[in-house]
Amino acid sequence: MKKIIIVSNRLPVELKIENDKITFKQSVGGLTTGLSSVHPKDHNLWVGWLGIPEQEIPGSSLKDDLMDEVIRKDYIPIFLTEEEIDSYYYGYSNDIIWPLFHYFPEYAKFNSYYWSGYKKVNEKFAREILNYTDENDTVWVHDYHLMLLPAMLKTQQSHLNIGFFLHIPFPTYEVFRMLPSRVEILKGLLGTNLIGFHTSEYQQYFIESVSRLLPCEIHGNEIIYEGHKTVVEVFPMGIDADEFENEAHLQKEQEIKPQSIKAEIKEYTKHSPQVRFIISIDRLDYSKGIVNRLEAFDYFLENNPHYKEQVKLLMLAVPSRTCVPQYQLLKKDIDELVGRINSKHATVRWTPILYLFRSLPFEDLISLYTCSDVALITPVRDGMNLVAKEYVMSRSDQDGVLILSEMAGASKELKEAFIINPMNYREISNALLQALEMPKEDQAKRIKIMQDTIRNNNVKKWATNFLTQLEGIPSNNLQQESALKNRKSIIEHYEKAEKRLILLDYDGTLVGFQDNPEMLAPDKELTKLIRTLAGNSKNDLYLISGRKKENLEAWFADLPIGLIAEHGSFIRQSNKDWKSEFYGKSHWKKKIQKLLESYTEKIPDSFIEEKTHVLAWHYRKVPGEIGVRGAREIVQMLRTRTMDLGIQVLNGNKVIEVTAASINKGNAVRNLMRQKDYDFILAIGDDTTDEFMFRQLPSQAISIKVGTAESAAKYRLKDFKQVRFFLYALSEKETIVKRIFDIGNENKKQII
Ligand code: ADQ
Repeated sequence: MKKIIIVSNRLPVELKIENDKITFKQSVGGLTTGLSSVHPKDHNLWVGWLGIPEQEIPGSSLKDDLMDEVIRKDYIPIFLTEEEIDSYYYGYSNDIIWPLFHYFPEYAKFNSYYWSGYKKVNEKFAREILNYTDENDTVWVHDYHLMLLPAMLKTQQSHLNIGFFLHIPFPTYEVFRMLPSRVEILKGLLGTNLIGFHTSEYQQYFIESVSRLLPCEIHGNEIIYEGHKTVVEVFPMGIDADEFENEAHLQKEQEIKPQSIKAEIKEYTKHSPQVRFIISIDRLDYSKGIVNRLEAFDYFLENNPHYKEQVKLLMLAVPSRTCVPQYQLLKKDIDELVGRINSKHATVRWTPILYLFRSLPFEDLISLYTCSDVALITPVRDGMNLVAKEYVMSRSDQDGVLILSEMAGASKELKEAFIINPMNYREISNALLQALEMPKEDQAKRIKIMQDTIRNNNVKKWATNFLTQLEGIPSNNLQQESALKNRKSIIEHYEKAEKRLILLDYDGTLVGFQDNPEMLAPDKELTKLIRTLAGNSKNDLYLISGRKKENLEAWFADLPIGLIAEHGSFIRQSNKDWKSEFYGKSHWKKKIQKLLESYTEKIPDSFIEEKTHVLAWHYRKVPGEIGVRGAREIVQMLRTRTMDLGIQVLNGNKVIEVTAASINKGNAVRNLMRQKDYDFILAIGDDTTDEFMFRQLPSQAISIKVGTAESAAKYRLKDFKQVRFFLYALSEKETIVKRIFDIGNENKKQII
C-alpha cells in the first residue's frame, strides 16, 4: 500500500525530560491540524527532529523507550548533535536562509561551516527516510531547512513522488543570487515533482531564479531540468477556520474562568470602559516589523492626542531564537522603545502599550483576538501570516478591522483589510485612525467577505489540494529512454534495412546554441560525420532546418545530401536546384511585421529576421526575464488577434517564428516519405518545430528528442554531442567511434 511521508525540521511534539523520565505531548499548530487527515492514518509517517540535542537524551534504555513511544505514533525522529544543530539549524537555516529570504541580506552570515552542516543534516534526513520508503510512496517535505533533501531522495529512488512546500517568501532573483550555494539549493529543490508557494509572486521569483541559474527548459509553470519535470504551483496556506470560530463562540457563552486573560481584561475594562484595544501578535523576529509598528503607534498618538486614554496596544511577542545575539539585540531595542513610548504618552490612569513577552495557551489567544477592535499586523516580510487569518475568524460578531502589511502573503487574499506599507508610519497611522472610526456596518461587510475567503480555503483543503495535485503527477515524468541505451537494437534495425531515410535538424541537434548563430557553421568533425553517413548508398540524408535556404546552401551544397529550409518551405535534392514547397502568398507579413516591430522598439537587443515565408522575432540577446515575458506577450497576441490570417506561431529556442499555417516540417517529411518505400526512418530534433516531424512518422520510425522538453519522440538524447556520438555509432563500428572521438572509458561515461 502506498503511503505518505511528511518531513519537517521539527516533529509536531514537545519533549520534556525530568528526573530521567521522558514525556512528550502533541504540539498544536497550523501544520499539524492541516495534515491531521493524513497523519496519523494508514501507516503514513512523519519524519523530523525532536527539538533537543541528542546529547541531552540520557541513557540508551531511555532512548529506546523514547523511540518505541515515538514510533508507535508513526513519528520517525531524527537525532541531531549539538554541532549539527549549531551549523544546520541556527547556522545555515536561521542565520543565512531566513534573513536572506526575508530581504535582510546584511544579517546573513555566509560561511562554509554552516553550509557543510546543512548538507550533512539533509543527508541524514535522506538516509533515514530511505529506510522507510517503498517505490511509489509520496514524500512531502516542508520548508527552508530541507531544501537539498528532494534531489537527495530522487537520486536514490526515482519513483518516489516528492513534493515540497516553502512556508517563507521566495525572494527576487537579485536577492537570491547573493546566496553562495544558490545553484545547489535550486538543484536540490528541482528533485521534486511539485513545489508549492504561498503566492504567485514567490512562484514567479523562483521560476526566474531557476531560468537564470540553471540550463533548463521552462514552459509556463513547469521546469524541465536534467530530464525531470517539476511543477511550480501556488497553494496559499489556510488555518483551521472552524476551530477559531467555535472557540470564539464558546467563550461568548461560557462563564469567564477566574485568573484567565479574559477575566483580567474584563476587570480592566470595568475601570476604563472607554479604552479600545488594538492587538498585535507575532514571534519576536526582525521580519515581523515590530519596531515599525511601535513607531507608527507613537506617531499616531502624537498626531491624534484625543485618542490618548482611548486606545491600548496589546502587543504579544512570542519568544523565538532567544539565544541568538541578533534576536537578543532586537528584544533590547523593542523593550526600550516600548518603555520610551509608554513614558512619553502615559497618564496616571493609562499606559498606551501592554507588552507581553511570552507564549499563551490557545484560549487566551482567542480572548485577545475577541476583545480587540483592531488587529495591527505589520511585518516587513512574511511568507503568509496566519495571525491575520486567525483574528478575522475569531470575530464572531462580525466586527473589527484588520490592518495588514502588503509584505505579508495573506494580503493577496485578504483584500478587504486595510493594506499598508509597513515602512510608511504615516500610512499606518492613517489606517489606524480610519479603522477606529469605521462604522460597524462597514466593518461587518469587510469581515464577512474575509471570513468566507478563509473558510473556503482552510488548512485541510490546502493540504488536500497539494497532495491531490502531487499524486496526479507521474513520478518518473519524462518517460523516454535514452537512444544511446537502446542503440544496439536501433543499429540492428539500421543494418538490416535497405532504404533508409535520415532526417536531421541542425541548430541544437548537430551543433550547440550560440548567441551568434551566423557563427555556427559546421565544423570539420560534423562535415566528416555527415559525409560518412550520406556516403552510404542505402541512405537518403536530409538536413531539415528553419534557416534560410541561402544559409544552408552556403554550408552544405557540396555534400551529397538533401536540404530543407524555412521549416519546409523549400527543398533542394542533392546537387539540384531549390524548389518551393509552398505556393501561397505571404500577405500576412506586413501586419505581423508591424506588431513585431513594436516589440523590437520596446525590448532592446531583440530583432526581426525576415525569410521568404517566415518572420522571426529573436530574443536570444535580451537578458533574463524581459525577453521571455515579451515572447509570451507576442505569442498571446498573435494567437488571439491574427486568427483570420491563416498563419501559425512557432515558439522556438529564444525565437518566435511566424509562417503560413500549412508550412511545417511535418508536411515536408510527409512528401519525402512518399518518394520511396523506406524500411528505416530516423528523425532527430530538439525544437518544438521538430514535433511536427515526429508526429508524421510511422510507428516503426526512430524519433529522437534532443534535450529535456516534453516530446512525441520515442527516445531522447541529452545534447548535440550525444547526437554525434549516436550517429557515429550508427555508421561505424563502435571501436572506430571511440577512436574518432578518442574516448576513454571516463570520457565516454561523461558523454553518455
Ligand atoms: P511564523 O513565522 O511562525 O510561520 P505565522 O504565520 O504568523 O508566523 O504563525 C504564527 C503562529 O503562532 C500562529 O498560528 C499564531 O497563532 C501562533 N502564535 C503566535 N503568537 C502566539 C502566542 N503568544 N502564543 C501562542 N501561539 C502564538 C511561518 C512563516 C509564515 C507562515 C507560516 C505558515 O514565517 O509567514 O504564515 O509559517 O506557513
